[in-house]
Amino acid sequence: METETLDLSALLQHAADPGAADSAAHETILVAQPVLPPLEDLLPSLREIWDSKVLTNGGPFHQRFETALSEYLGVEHISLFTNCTIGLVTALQAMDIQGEVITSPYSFVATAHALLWNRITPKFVDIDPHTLNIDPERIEAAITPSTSAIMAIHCYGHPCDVEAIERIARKHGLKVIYDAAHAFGVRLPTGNLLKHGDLSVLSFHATKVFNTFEGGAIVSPDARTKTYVDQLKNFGFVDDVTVVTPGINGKMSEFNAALGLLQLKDVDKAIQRRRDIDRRYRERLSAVHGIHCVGFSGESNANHAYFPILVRPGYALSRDGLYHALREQGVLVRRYFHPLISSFPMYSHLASSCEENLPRATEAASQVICLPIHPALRDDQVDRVVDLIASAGRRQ
Ligand code: T4K
Repeated sequence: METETLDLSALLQHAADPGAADSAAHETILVAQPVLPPLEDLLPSLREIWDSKVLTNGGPFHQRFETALSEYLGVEHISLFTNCTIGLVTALQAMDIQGEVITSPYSFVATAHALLWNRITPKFVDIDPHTLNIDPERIEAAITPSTSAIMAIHCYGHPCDVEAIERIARKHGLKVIYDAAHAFGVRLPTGNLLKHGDLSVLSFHATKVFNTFEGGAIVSPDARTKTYVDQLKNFGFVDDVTVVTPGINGKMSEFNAALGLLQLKDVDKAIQRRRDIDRRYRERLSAVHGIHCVGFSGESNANHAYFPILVRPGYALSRDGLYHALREQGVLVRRYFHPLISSFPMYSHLASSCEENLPRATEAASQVICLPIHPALRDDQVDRVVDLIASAGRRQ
C-alpha cells in the first residue's frame, strides 16, 4: 500500500514475541491486527467441509453466512465476494457504468483501479476537510456529458453525505456506488447506511473491522439486482449450460464463509473495544497541540475502523517526522491515504488529478497518520502511543 516494503511474517513474529528478535527493542505495536475466533471453534466447521468436500460454488456455509450477514447488517439482498476489489469491479459491471465516474482521490488505490479495470475514467473531486469524504459541493461542477456515476467512499468508516450525493445523482441521472470497504456495521441515525446508493461494496480483509481472511460483499437494493450480481460473480452462469453475461469468478469459498459465520458472534464486542480505544486516544490527545483527531468522540453508530490524526503546523514535527519517530519506537503507524491515488502514474495525467483541483485532499494526505487501533490493543499501548506523540512534539 505505501511505498515501504514490509516483511509481514517477520513483523508478526516480532509482534507475537517482541523480545525474541531484539530483547532491547520496544514492543512492536501494529496499526491493525485481525480478530480471530479460537481455532477449536472453527474445527467443527472445517470437519464438515472436509467431510462434504464442498469447498466452493455456493455451498452450505456460503448460504448460511449470507443469511446471517444480511440479518446482522439489516439488509435484505447481499452477495458474498472473494474480496472488495472484485466486488467493486463487479458492481460497476452490474450497473453498466461507462465513460467517466466522479470519485475521491483520498482512498485506497483499489477504488480507482476498479474503474480502470472497467475502462472507465475517474474524475477526481476534492474532499470535505472535516470528514475527508468526497465533498458533494464539488461534484456538480465535475459532471460532464460522459459522467455516468459517482463512486464515493465512506472513508475510515465515516459516512458520506449520502443525502446530498443522492440529490445530485437524481438530478443528473447518475448511478451511485459506495465503496463501503471501511463501513462494516456503521449505522446512520436516520437508518441503514448500506441502503443508500445503487450498490454498496464491503471488505472483509484481514485488516478490517470484520474479517474472513479475504472477503467482501455487495449490497443490492432488490432481489433482481442481487440475482444479476450473483450471476456476474459466477462467470455469468444462470444454470449449468446457460451463460448470460461475461462474468468473473468472485465467489467466496466455504472456508471463508465458515469463518465469517463464526466471526459474526464477536464483532459487536470487537467494535465496542475499538470504541473504548477511540475514546482514550481522543481524551489523551486533546492535550497535544497541533494534533487533530479526525471524526468526533462518542459516535455510537461508528465502527472505529481506523484512528486517523492530522499533524498540523502547530505540532513541533512534520507529519513524516512524527511518522518516522513512532516507527523507530516500534509503533508501526501508516499514512493511509498518502500518496493520493491521483498522483500514481496511471492517474497523474488526468486533468482532475492536478493539485490545484484537490487542495484539501493534498493537505490531508500530507498530514495524516493512522494510529494503531484493533481490539487486542491494550490501554497501556494506547497510552504509550500518545506519550510518544506528546514527547516527540516537546523534544524539538
Ligand atoms: N476500498 C477501500 C477504501 C479500501 O481501503 C480497500 C482495502 C479496498 C477498497 C479493497 O479491499 P480488499 O480488496 O482488500 O477487500 C491494507 C489492505 O490490504 C487493504 O485491504 C486495505 N484496504 C488497505 C487500507 O490496507 P496494507 O498494505 O496497508 O496492509 P498490510 O499488509 O501492510 O497490513 C497492515 C497491518 O495489518 C500490518 O502492519 C500487520 C497487520 N496485519 C495485516 C495482514 C494482511 C496482520 O496482522 N495480519 C494480516 O494478515 O493494505
